[in-house]
Amino acid sequence: MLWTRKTFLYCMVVLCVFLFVFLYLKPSSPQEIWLNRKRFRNFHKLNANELILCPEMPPNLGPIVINLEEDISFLHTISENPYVQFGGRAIPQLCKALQKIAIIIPYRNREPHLKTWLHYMHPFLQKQQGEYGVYVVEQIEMSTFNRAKLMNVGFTEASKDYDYNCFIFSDVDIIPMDERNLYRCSQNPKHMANSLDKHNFRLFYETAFGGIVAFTKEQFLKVNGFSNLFWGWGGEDDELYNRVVAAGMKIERPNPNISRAKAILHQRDPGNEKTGKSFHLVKKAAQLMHEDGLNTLEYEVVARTEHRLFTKITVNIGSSQ
Ligand code: UD2
Ligand code: MN
Repeated sequence: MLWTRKTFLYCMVVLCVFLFVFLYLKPSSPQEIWLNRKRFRNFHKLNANELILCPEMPPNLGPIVINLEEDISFLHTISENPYVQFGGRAIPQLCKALQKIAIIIPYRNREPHLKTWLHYMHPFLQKQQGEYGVYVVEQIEMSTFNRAKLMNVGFTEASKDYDYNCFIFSDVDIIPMDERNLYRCSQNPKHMANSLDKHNFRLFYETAFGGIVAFTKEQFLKVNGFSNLFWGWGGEDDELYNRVVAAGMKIERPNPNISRAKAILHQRDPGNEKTGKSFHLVKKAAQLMHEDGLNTLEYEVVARTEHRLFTKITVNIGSSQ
């Protein structure tokens, strides 16, 4: 009897050791480590401020392969990004992010491009240990497209949501090819689309400032945002460049070997025709900067949707008349 009890106890101890080693100490995947970190933080009621700062250059970043032929569904991207929360928001779990980044995308009727952008960008931004939210600012049908005004709406609406301190204004059709191209703000406004495949990875022209630009909140306020007056294709990016210069700031660009990016080729969209009115506005930027921009912005939010991969703000921005 005694012997059997001893054996039983012995077996139990061995079983417990076995379970401890194989269940508790088993190696974890990076995702499990993230999840455990979150549980640990919740359990100990630690807030994010008590974590150490993320490194300037996060580990294991490098070139990525982009296949623009693939048709990727929203569901597929959702399933691959379990740590992205409703509204397209994510935070690094292992450290405190260096910046709070809002990504603003002007949008109308480009769903295939948006799917591609989200598929590549969510893993990219999480690997860069960004704390970020993705805002898709959709102009309602009817009027001529106004990319710049949508950017201003994105900045204003995102700022109401959270204390973002860095704003990255990005076209929906540009996908970076290297994770070392950090989606972050710098000392000066940063032009990030300086090495596109469609321009043979060269700066298109000396003062180019289209595609993707990054501004801290202060930098964007200093130039009073974009002008709201650019209806139709073109000019708004050059006017913003002139505002930055007129406000006494320099323009930064990343190393073109690292900021290589793919631009999805497409036809000009209906409702975004070039008007030819923008040229004289571009030249007046230094004056326009004070008279028109964030300080004169008027719009009406028609709908706001917290999609799993982004926050969509559908907006009526009026028309050129
Ligand atoms: C160039 C610039 C772009 C902008 C534009 C003139 C680069 C790399 N790109 O791009 O930043 O200055 O010229 O306005 O320098 N969009 C929609 N639906 C539409 C129309 C536009 O979603 O119907 C959005 C979308 O995010 C698109 C962006 O606006 O990527 C720019 O429009 P585009 O792609 O037609 O302009 P593109 O490629 O000539
Ligand atoms: Mn484009």
